This record gives sequence, C-alpha cells and structure tokens, in this order.
Amino acid sequence: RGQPVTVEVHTRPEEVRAALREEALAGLCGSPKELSPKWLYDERGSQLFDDITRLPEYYPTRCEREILEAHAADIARLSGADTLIELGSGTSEKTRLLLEAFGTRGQLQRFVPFDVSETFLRRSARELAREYPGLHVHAVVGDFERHLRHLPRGGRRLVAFLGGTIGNFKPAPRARFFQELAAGLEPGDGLLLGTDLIKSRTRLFAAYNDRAGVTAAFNRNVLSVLNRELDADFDLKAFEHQAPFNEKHGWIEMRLISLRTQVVRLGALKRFAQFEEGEVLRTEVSCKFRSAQVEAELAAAGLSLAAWWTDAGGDFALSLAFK
Ligand code: AVJ
Repeated sequence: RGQPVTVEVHTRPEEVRAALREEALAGLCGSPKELSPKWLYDERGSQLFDDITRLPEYYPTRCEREILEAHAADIARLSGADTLIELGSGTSEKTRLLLEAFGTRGQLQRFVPFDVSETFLRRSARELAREYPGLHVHAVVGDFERHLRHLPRGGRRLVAFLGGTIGNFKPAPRARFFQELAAGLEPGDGLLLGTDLIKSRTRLFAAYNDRAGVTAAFNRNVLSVLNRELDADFDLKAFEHQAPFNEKHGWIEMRLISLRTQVVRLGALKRFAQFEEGEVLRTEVSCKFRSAQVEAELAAAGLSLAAWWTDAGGDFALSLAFK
C-alpha cells in the first residue's frame, strides 16, 4: 500500500474563505476592479482548466510536456536532488515524468507536493506513495504566496514551479516571490521553472480566446465561486469574457466585462458592488517572457541559470537555476 504520507497543513478552509472575503472587499467595491486568479480554481474551475489544457489553441501544457519528456533525465542528473518539491502541484501528471526520471536513477527520497487544496493533495499524495514504493511523500497544504518559508529543509532540493503559473505574478510580486524562494534555499538547491514565451499576438490571443468557449466559461466561473462563497448574486450572463494581449506589459489579461450598469449584492460582506456598463473586472494576468528576462530576474534573486530548454517550436521554456 506504499509508505504512509505526511501532511503538513498551513491553510485551513476558513482562512481561505476569510482571504477571499478580504480580497473581494478590496477588489470589487472600488475601481479598477481586480481579483486574484487563485479564486478561479474551485472544483469546477479546476475541471475547466483541465479541459483548457487539451484545447487545440492552448499550447503551453503540451509544449511543457514535450520539454519534460525530452529532458527529465537531464533535470534529474543536473539537479542531483534527493527531494523534489512541486509548487501548485495540480494533477501531478507532468510530475510523474520527473518522478520516473529521478526513480530510474534511484535518486529520489522525498516528494513534496505543495498546494492549497487539502482534499486534492491528500488524494494525490496517497496515490503517489502507492505508485512509488520507497518514496516518502510529504504533502504541504499552503499558499505559495504566503507559506514559502515552510518548505521542508534538508537534503538536496529541487523546487519545480511548472505550467507557467509564475506568469500570474506581476513584476513586483514576482521579484518578491523569487527572493523569498531563494532565501529558503541552500547553495546547490535548484529551481525548475516553466515560463510561457512571447510569440505572435494572434497565437497568444487564440490560446485565451478559444473557439469552444472553455476559457470564457473558466473565467465566468469565478462569479459562481463568489456567489457561493460570499452569498453574492452575480448574473453570469451579464458579464462577457475578454482576454486581450497587453503589449506594454507583455501579458495576457483575463477580464470580465459588465454588459450593463448593475449592482451586485455581496451578502457575506454586507456590501454591494457597483458596475458601470463596460466596466472591467480583471481576473488574471498571464505574463509572457523572453529568455534574457527570465535569466535576469532569477539572477536578481541570487539564482543562476544552468539550463534553458524549449519545445521544438520555441513556444515555452523550462529553466533550471541554482542558488
Ligand atoms: C495555469 C496560470 C498557467 O496563465 O495560461 C489558462 C491559466 N488562464 N487559460 C495560464 C489560464 C486562462 C494558466 N496558468
């Protein structure tokens, strides 16, 4: 049945709900309106994101998998790690490619999936422990914006932050994130980072404005999350999905546009949010990178780039950097 798994909890559901309330108050009651992309991922949102990863227009997931398939062995060898930490571990499908490569070398002792969803994490931790006998699975329930200092210590660690999720951070919080992460690492510990790359705006646009409308449903779903968690009364039909590429910032910006002037009740906050017709609620930014920029940002945090791999089409990159 595999080894028992350890689960370390830093975030309780009540705290998550309190954080949502606080953010909703600040992000919905003023202007410009903005919410953190983390609220997109309730059960239905996670399912919709999973559907997105299989869309013909959404290349990042396939490209990153291609890179991992080609280079997992290099990553295991170059990192020399005995502990693999995965931030925002998600479905851990790509993780398996890494676990296999580390396993082949008999190198890995510990796997640390780090995610906000406790139920989800417990389930996948148990599965992995069963699939990889001898591997100690130590799951950490936390928010990587707040609990990075709780990364388990000891051994030689490789922190994997895949999928291009780093793109959800704007430049200033991203610099802080790299700083905090690096501060918790020891010399020789590594970071494996997935970044989506700047490319034609047509292809970038298509990836976030798919023909089947899955991304639109994913975006609008955040309103159902607010309705449920905040006892709100958003009318999902009264908002339209938009995801333009912002050239100046080099990011895709997911928005919900209010189709009319409306007042939305936020029951749990005892407040109302006012929307003008055409008013924008920003739900996510997804930054796109160039190699020199990634290298410079890592270097600024004291992480030196050791390897840079892209898929054959040059659409997505994996970087390996060391403290
Ligand atoms: C999971 C943050 C990498 O930015 O591409 C997909 C999320 N948003 N379609 C991304 C997302 C809209 C995705 N990340």
